Amino acid sequence: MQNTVYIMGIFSRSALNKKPNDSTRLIITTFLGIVFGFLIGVSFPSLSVSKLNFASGLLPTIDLSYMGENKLGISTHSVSNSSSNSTTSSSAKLNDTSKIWIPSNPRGAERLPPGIIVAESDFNLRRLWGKPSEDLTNIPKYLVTFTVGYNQRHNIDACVKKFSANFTILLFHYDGRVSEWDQFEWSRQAIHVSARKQTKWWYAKRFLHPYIVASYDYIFIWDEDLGVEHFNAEEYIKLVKKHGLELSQPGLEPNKGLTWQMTKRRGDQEVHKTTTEKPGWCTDPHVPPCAAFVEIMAPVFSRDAWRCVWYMIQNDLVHGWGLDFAMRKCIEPAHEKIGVVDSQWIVHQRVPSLGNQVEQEHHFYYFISVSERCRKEWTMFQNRVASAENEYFKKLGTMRSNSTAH
Ligand SMILES: *[C@@H]1O[C@H](CO)[C@@H](O)[C@H](O)[C@H]1NC(C)=O
Ligand SMILES: *[C@@H]1O[C@H](CO)[C@@H](O)[C@H](O)[C@H]1NC(C)=O
Ligand SMILES: *[C@@H]1O[C@H](CO)[C@@H](O)[C@H](O)[C@H]1NC(C)=O
Ligand SMILES: *[C@@H]1O[C@H](CO)[C@@H](O)[C@H](O)[C@H]1NC(C)=O
Ligand SMILES: CC(=O)N[C@H]1CO[C@H](CO)[C@@H](O)[C@@H]1O
Repeated sequence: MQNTVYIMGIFSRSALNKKPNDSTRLIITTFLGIVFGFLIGVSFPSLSVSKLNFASGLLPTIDLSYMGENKLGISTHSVSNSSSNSTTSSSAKLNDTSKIWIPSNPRGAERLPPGIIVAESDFNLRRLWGKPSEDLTNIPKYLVTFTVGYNQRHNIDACVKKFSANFTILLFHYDGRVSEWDQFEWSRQAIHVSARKQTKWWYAKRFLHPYIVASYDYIFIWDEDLGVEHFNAEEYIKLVKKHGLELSQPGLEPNKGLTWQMTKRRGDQEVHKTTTEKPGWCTDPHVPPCAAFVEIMAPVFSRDAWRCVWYMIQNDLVHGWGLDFAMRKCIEPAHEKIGVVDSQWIVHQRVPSLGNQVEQEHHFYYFISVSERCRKEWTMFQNRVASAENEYFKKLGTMRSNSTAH
């Protein structure tokens, strides 16, 4: 009997492939439905006649689809099509217990039984043979991404060597040169994403969805021009865990003009979370630029922090200016869980590499207009945050007054 059904599955599929007209298909599927109903009758003679009659319309939809999906590979479509209008009406009368609708499932997946839903993923590479359960010999716990051009390959090679096998390496290529990286042994294990002339935050928004990176405890989203001579990623993670940092960065070696005191490396401690700035810059010692922020060149997010910050990244504001001052909204209390790791530190080499690489034709003009756009985006971002907050509190205000009126 199983053979028969399997052949039916193939037959109806190949019939569909040939695109017969509807009446032919209806005849075929109806015929097959009858044959199958007969076979079921033969195989379950103990079923009472009344039950069979009552369920005759239902059997094809319930039992067959169950067997089809689970054992026999028969297409559910051809089966439900074979059932006539009377079938649908009779199952409607039964209040559709055969259909699944679970509102607590992820949006859009309400029709699936919860047991089959896989909401999260990772970047682990799998092989194409063998047992799936034996695919992975090493499951990395952390993720590091670099946004790179080929010209910076030697620096990136040096960076990658500072990250152990506990890290998945993900490169975002903005210059379209991907296969050339295979000169490095590690490149073949790395994940490569290529899209021309985009910025770090553009890639992060599109390829680091919180559900996709859910298996990583920490996520490094780094620039390509960082000097890592005095940095070790495993040691860094240890310190981040020890001090409970949800958002962090390595201290910056104060060689050239640093923008902020907060991210400047201190020689005398492991980690710092607050700083003093120029007089008048910090009205509140717990908010930026005196605390609760790191810069956007080398941030390290905990899973939870990234889950929130991802939502804050705007699709059109690609330079990410202003993000560093706003990320504290994702972390509570921000001045305790955001910090700079001093004993594992980096040097910002300040190579405007995306500009160099990509727009040599009108470089000067390009550089000016990029800076201009950065500042403009900063303003836009601040305005959006402010107006979204205003809107929320305004709504909250009216709701409060309504409820007090009751
Ligand atoms: C099935 O129902 C639809 C609408 O309810 C109707 O248009 C169609 O003619 C019916 N088909 C049969 C075979 O009864
Ligand atoms: C049918 O479903 C509706 C809504 O899901 C429910 O309110 C109703 O009680 C159900 N009826 C029966 C007979 O189960
Ligand atoms: C990877 O992480 C585990 C657990 O934290 C640690 O024991 C191991 O030393 C790490 N591997 C490397 C290469 O550092
Ligand atoms: C509160 O009152 C305003 C104005 O009367 C009304 O538009 C709004 O829907 C009310 N909100 C709630 C939650 O009742
Ligand atoms: C011939 C026919 O009725 N085909 C239908 C089979 O069922 C699928 C999904 O329910 C429809 O999309 C087809 O039009």
